[in-house]
Amino acid sequence: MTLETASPPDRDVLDAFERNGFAILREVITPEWREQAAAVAMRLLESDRTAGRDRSVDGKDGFRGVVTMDDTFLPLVTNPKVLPTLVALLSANLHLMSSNLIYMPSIPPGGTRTIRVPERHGWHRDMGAAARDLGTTAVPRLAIKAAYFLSDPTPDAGITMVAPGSHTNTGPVTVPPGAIDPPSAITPDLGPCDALLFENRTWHAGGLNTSGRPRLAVMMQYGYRWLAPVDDPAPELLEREDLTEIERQLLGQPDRNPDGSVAHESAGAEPLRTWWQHLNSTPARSQ
Ligand SMILES: O=C(O)CCC(=O)C(=O)O
Repeated sequence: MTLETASPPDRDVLDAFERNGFAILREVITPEWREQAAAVAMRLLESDRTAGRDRSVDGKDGFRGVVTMDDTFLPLVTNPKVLPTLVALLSANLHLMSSNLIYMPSIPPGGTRTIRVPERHGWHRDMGAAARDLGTTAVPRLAIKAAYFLSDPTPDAGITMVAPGSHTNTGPVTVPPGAIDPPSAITPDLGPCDALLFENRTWHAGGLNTSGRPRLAVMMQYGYRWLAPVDDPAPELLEREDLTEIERQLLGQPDRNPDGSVAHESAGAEPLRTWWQHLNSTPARSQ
């Protein structure tokens, strides 16, 4: 499927997202692409590359900005089975804020760990700086992550957990003393080719990986074009001639006319806006 033949978003998925702060999109990547992406991800992780590297405790590893590191990841930027839902939930005035590869090693049950323990349970909302600057109750939906899992999402694989409905609760999620998850926490029932969508206000945490295999995920975060990207800028990507206008928009093309002069605010969202108008009779939010 290409962007030209994409289908309008599924109303039930949109309703589920509004209600729960997360939703699952089924069969949005192919097994072949997933296998190839997993191999590329492992090559990157086994390299000594430091640019964009994001290592943390307990053997967690990864990279920010993977779409600039290997073309294998580029098709995710405009995934036609995901983009319609993102535009419906946010608007056409979107860009990619981050493409984050996350490697989470398996920890044997009872093995020593320093995260996902009661003192450091890991549950959080994204974009915490927005809440610090504006106050929690003032923060709206600003961005959505589409999480793809390149390793098998078995129940013990440490898939991202979410607290349903927590996007509209203004208080913090409460984890009972001695526990590592809030009582409402769930592990989404994902298939290998599915994507988990969740927004910045949805409380979530990486699950516990006790599967005996590393967990590999790619989190593609999309937000409004007036929000700063999280990943390093990649101007060389925008210089390529093989990208579509929609890819350029999502990869950070600013509001400019073809001759480089400054265009009106949000002019740079025209590619997605025009595509959306052909796809769907419901206007995107920012017209
Ligand atoms: O690794 C995960 O499953 C969770 C990642 C996460 O918390 C995040 O991207 O904010």
